[in-house]
Amino acid sequence: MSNLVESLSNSKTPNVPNWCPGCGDFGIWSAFKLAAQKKGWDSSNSAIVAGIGCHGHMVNFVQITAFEGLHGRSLPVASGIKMANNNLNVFSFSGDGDSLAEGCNHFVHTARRNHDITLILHDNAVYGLTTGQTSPRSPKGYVSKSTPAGSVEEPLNPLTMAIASGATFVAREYAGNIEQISELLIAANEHRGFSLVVILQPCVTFNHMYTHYFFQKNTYYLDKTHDITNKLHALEKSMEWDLNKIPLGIFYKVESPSYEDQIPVLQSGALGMRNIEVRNISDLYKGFA
Ligand SMILES: Cc1ncc(C[n+]2csc(CCOP(=O)(O)OP(=O)(O)O)c2C)c(N)n1
Ligand code: SF4
Ligand SMILES: [Mg+2]
Repeated sequence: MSNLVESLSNSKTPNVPNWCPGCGDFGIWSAFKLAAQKKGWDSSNSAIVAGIGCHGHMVNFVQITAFEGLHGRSLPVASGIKMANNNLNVFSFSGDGDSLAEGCNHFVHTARRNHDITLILHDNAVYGLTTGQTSPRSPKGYVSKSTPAGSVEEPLNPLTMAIASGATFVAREYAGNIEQISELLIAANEHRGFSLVVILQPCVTFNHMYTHYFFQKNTYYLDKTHDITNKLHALEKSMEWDLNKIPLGIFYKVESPSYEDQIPVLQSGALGMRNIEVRNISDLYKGFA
């Protein structure tokens, strides 16, 4: 716990977080800073990207080179950064709206390609920033200003989708478990390939169903009998969302070449660190005239 206190008191960011008091984003922020301090992540070796949403404010409160892209587009930007400089640790902070609604196609294809990046998915089951509308993670029947009669849609399951799509590290935590999240983020970053870390993140202002109390009461850790290399078991566990029994921990982890590992030109050093050779390509253009 002393590391945690040191990390929180040693915030180097000039900005004060503007999340609502009690928001689960504070836990994710603290855990990330703790992991960054433990592993020495800074702008010399890491980059962070975020989508648009309350989660996206993270880029203002972490002292690491950051890019806040368009809503739903954090993963393509993160993949591009990793391709340009495959020496970097690349983290994408995203929301359930960001990654599972507008950016759902990117979620599937980034997992399929096994890009070597870590996606930290703030799962609050609402569109927080735009004041609490129903999201692809809201449960069926969920009442909000966008579904006043209750949502008629089934929620998406990001863990099942990621495993089925080709992600090679898939895990879940709850935003109150700061030390555990920081260890999980370190493990996810050290894994070579696409790592999804879903964080159950209470939105204390708009989601009065998935509260801190709810997650503290209804979550449990997968134990050693769960074989994280067995895809079928992982899929089965990922689908266990019995409201009194929500598993946390690593669901799936297998070794498989990342996208970047398979691109020959990236094997001889990061593209972004090379001298750029200026070439005259006007003759090439003439071929299309
Ligand atoms: C292209 C585009 N579509 C829609 C929006 C409006 N918008 C901004 S944030 C947001 C949803 C945020 O929800 P989520 O990604 O879950 O993040 P949270 O605020 O819950 O952290 C939406 C729909 C936008 N800014 N840009
Ligand atoms: S609206 Fe919800 S997600 Fe956004 S800062 Fe407030 S509590 Fe957090
Ligand atoms: Mg959300």
